[in-house]
Amino acid sequence: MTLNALLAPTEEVQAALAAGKPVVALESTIITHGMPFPRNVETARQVEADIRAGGAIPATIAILDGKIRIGLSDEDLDRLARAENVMKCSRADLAFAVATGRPGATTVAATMMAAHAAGISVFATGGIGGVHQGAEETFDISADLDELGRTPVCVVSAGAKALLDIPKTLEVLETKGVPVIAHGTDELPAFWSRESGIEAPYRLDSADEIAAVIKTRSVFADHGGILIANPVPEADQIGRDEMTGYISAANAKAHMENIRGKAVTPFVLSKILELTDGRSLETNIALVRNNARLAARIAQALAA
Ligand code: PSU
Ligand code: MN
Repeated sequence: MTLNALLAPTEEVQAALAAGKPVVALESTIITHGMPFPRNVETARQVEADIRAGGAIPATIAILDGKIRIGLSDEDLDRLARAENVMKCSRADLAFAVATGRPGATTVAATMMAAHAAGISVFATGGIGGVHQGAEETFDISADLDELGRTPVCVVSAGAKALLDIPKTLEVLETKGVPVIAHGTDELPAFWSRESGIEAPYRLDSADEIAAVIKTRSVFADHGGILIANPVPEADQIGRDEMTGYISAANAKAHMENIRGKAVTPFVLSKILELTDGRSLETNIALVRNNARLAARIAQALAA
């Protein structure tokens, strides 16, 4: 068995990659575990359209019928968004989902693995997983950080959610050798909010400059990933002070209900959705679209 035999790219994605055209990978956990139906599938389609409008080919990644699908048809996207038994697949779960034939949605970590295997080097998402608050007790640190340290894919995110411990997340990324570059801001954006109060390690203001860093870094052996932190547009953000209240309430609830492991992020996200009366979802959609547009520009700059 070879890795190639497990990959099932669509004809469109395969042709684009063969021709050296810009391709942007997209994750699927955000569809199955991050947003409620039917906004999840509407958003997934909208984000693909944004990438096309930006001159790149979208490749949404998921596990279906024992294959790692690189690019999904409309019907497959719909099937994934409606299914209720979809596995949340990180690095630890990818082979399990493939071997057992269960449907699986890929996290940032697993999407990076699949994108790299398929030859895609730019990936747009919402927020990455990181070091959770209280990790000194729970040891809850997302496999996304490890993957960023080892797999050479540029991940365009809106930073780390403030429900994580952002300073600890930055420390781990530094240890793992991951450059963290804020786009057009000096501060590390915090997902729903443009501000975190924490200075970003680096700032770049254009896709061309980001592509130059990616190209230069690719010369080194075992260079790993790059994290771009792109702030949500001003008009769509929920301010940092307001978010802080919702986040502590949601985290406290997760603690009280003894939520553990892979269930933590989806649980806290759904609590925040309730607490903000659905506003957090609108912000989430806006920031993913914003990241997709930037990722398309970076992919174009890399292809040029
Ligand atoms: N952030 C969101 N929605 C999501 C996720 C993050 O706003 O659905 C998902 C991503 O797929 C990310 C994963 O990779 O959660 C991290 O989960 P964990 O902390 O269990 O590694
Ligand atoms: Mn975790």
